[in-house]
Amino acid sequence: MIGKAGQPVIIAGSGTWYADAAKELKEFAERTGIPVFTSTLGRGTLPDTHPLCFESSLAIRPGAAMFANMSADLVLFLGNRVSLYYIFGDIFNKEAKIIQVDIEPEEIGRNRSVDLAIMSDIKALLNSCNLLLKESNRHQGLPERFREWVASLRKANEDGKSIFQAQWESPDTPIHPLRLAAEVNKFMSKEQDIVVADGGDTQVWMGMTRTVRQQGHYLDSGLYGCLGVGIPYANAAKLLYPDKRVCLITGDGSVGFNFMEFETAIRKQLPIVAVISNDLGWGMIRHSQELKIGHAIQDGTFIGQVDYHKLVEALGGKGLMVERPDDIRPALEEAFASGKTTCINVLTDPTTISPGSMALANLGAYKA
Ligand SMILES: Cc1ncc(C[n+]2csc(CCOP(=O)(O)OP(=O)(O)O)c2C)c(N)n1
Repeated sequence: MIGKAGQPVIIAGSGTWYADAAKELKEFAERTGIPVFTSTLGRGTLPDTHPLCFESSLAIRPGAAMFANMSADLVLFLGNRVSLYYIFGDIFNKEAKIIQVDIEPEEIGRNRSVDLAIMSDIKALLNSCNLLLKESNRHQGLPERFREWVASLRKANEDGKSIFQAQWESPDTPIHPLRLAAEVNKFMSKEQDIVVADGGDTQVWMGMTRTVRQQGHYLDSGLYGCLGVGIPYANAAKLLYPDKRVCLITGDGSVGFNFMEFETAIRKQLPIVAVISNDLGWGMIRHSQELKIGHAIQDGTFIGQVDYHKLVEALGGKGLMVERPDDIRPALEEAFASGKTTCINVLTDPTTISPGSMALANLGAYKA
């Protein structure tokens, strides 16, 4: 099937991470020349910086994902659920051939029929494939064959990113949340840095922006979007890797779920840095209501300006408040230099709506 394909993509999901198949994935991609997208816990199994990796498979990620999903003629799923993230399979071309590899048989064919079902551990399968490719000459000519396709993805990637450039660099006040995400991404640019994302729109903005350089180093609330995981995840990451920098970015609504885990961090002397994108409320819900019923229900979606940073100070940590985009980086520097559990309370623009909220609000219309 790969030999017959013209525009194949690999989508490496959580199964690739759980099978510890990063090395095998890299070899397989390089031998075949097939471009790779990653999703959920699969993010980083091939680093975003690898020339064959086109980052997240989520279509709302600025870059090549939307174009690739819609124009691939062969999709090779390595341990993914064909979920909402792919409009339950509808995002792919109807004619596209699908190969789905999963260790869980009930995942295979969920929401979309497949052309080849392989029930396997991802590492075991990729090992077999790599051996086959090594022993036979089957891979010869494959990278060459897909070169033009990869070049078109590179072009789509550049075009897709250029649309959002102005927002990543926005000088506006209140701060554009995409500028905040870009500042966090730029600051956390060491190979070993760990970023955790929590919140509705906040998580979407960060997911659209984060460069994942290593597997297991970008955590969010996953497919079902269970909010409130941010501080516990950050604490756990810091406990496991005391020498690595850990930065959480979270919505102001979500941070309230497990706020007292700041006390755990302080008690355990975990110098995590929590950046709150404070848009004065439950942004994603507010925006969904605006898009669907024309207005937001204040009582359910408005929180107002809370001094979260002062609460963390009261618990014995460090607190900083940021209102201007140019002050984000100095605040991050000060926070990490302090060696203390720190909360940076950043006032962000309550009116910006993430493509995630847009997509959710329009999902029904798309399906119809
Ligand atoms: C545990 C849990 N409760 C409720 C929701 C529904 N939900 C999705 S987005 C959202 C709003 C999140 O607001 P906030 O954390 O402030 O982030 P923002 O959207 O403003 O960036 C809510 C309540 C959820 N996903 N998980």
